[in-house]
Amino acid sequence: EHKFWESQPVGQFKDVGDSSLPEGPIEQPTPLSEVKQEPYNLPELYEWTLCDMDSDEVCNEVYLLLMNNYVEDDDNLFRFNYTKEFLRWGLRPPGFYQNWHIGVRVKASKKLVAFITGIPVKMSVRGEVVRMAEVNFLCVHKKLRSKRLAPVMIKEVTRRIHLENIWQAAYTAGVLLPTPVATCQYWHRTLNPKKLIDIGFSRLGDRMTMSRTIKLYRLPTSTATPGLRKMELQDVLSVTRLLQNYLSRFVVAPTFDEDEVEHWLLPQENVVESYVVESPETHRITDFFSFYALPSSILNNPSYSTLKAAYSFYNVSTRTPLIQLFQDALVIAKQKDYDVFNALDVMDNEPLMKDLKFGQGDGQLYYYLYNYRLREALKPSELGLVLL
Ligand code: MYA
Ligand code: JJ1
Repeated sequence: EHKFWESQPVGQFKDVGDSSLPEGPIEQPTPLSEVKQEPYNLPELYEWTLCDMDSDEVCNEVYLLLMNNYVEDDDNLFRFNYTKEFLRWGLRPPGFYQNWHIGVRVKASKKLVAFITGIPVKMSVRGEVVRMAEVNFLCVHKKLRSKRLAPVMIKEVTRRIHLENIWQAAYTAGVLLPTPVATCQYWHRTLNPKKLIDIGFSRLGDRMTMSRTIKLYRLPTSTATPGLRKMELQDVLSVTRLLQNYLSRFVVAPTFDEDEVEHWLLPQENVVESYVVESPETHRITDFFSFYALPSSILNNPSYSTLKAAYSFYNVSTRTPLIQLFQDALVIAKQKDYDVFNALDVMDNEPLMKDLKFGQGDGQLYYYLYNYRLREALKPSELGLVLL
C-alpha cells in the first residue's frame, strides 16, 4: 500500500502492462496563478528553511545531517558521506534555484532535521526535450522517521518546482515505489581487496586466499591509451559534442550544453574527475571518461572509518574501445587511492563489467519519472542518465 504515491501523478502498479495508456505527461500544467502560493504546513514544532549552500555554516549543517542520516546499504555497514565540496557542486549547476534547496528545522533549537533538493535539467525522453527537475538528497533525521514528513517535503519541493513552470521530474531511489522506469544494478570493481574484505564490503571467494585475491585484482600501474590526459577548459566544446551525440541514442537522457558540461565534467579534486583522449595525430578529442568521488562512512569498524569509492559518470568512446577507456579509469582510480570503482548497468556499461572483474552488488537503483508515463519499463541500457 502506498497512500501517498497513489495520490501522485506517477505510473501506478495497477497500470503496469496496460499499453492502452498514452505515453507522456499524466497531468496537464495548471496556470501558475493556480499553484498554491504558501508552503505546505509542517507539524507545529518544525519550520521550513532555505539552505544556502554557499554559506559554510549551512553547508556544514547539511553535510552533518546527511553524514548521520542518509542512505545506508541493506546491512547498515556503510552510509553515504557526500563531502561539502561535492554537495556544492551537485546542487549549484547552471540555472539552479536556491529555493529548491529545502531544509526543515526544529523551531525551538533551529537544528536542521530534514532536507530535500531539486536541480533543473533538460531531459530528452524519446527524442522530445522536457524541462525537468532532478530531485535528490531527501533525508529525514533518524529520530523523526515514519511520521509522514517525507510526503510533505515531496509536495513542497513539487510546489516550488511548479512555480518555475516545470511539471516533470526524475529521481532515483534504492527502494521500490510506484513505478520505476528502469531497475538498475550496481556493480563493483575491487581496487583494494584487503580493505574491502576487512570492512565487510566484500568476501574472500571460495577457494581463494588473500594473496590470490590481491593478484586477481592487480591493475597496470599506468594507463594504456595514447593521448589520455585530464580534461581542461579548452575541451568543453569537443566534450559537449561527443556527449550530445552519444546521449541522443538513449530513451531517457539529459541534454548538456557547454556551460553544463563545464560544470559537470571539468575536474574538481575529490569531487569529479574527467579524462579525454586527444588524438596524437589530429589533436582532436575522440573519447572521454569521468567518475565522481562519493565516500561512505564505515559504521562500527575499529580500524577504518571511510570507504573511498569512485562512481562511473559519463563515458563516450568513438575511437578507443570502451573497455580500454574503462580499464584506464580503473588504473587512475587506483592511482588516486580509491578502494572500489562502482558503476551502474546503464548506457553501454553492462557488457564490459564481467571482463573488467566487476562483481554484482547487493543494491539496486530504481529510476523514476514524475508526471510522465512510459508505456513499458526500460532496460538499463536504454538509460543515458546518472544521478549523484
Ligand atoms: S532517494 C534517497 C532517500 N533517502 C534515504 O533513503 C535516506 C535515509 N532515509 C530517510 O531519510 C527516510 O527514510 C526518508 C523517508 C526521507 C527516505 N523516495 O516520512 P515517511 C515514501 C520517495 O513516514 P520516512 C532520493 O533522495 C514511502 O513510500 N518516497 O517515511 C530521491 C511512503 O509513501 P507511501 C519515499 O522513512 C527522492 C512515505 O514516503 C522514499 O520517515 C525522490 C513515508 O513517509 C524515497 N526514497 O522518510 C523523492 N522513501 O505511503 C520523490 C520513502 O505512498 C520526488 N518514501 O508508500 C518526486 C518528484 C517531485 C518533484 C516533482 C516536480 C514536478
Ligand atoms: O555498496 C553496495 N553493496 C556492497 C556492499 C554490501 C555490504 C553488505 N550489504 C556490495 N559489495 C559486494 C562487492 C563484491 C566485490 C567483489 C566481487 C563481488 C561483489 O554489494 C550497494 C550497491 O550494490 N550499495 C547500497 O546498497 C547503497 C544504497 C544504494 C541505493 C542508493 C539510493 C540513493 C538514491 C539517491 O538518489
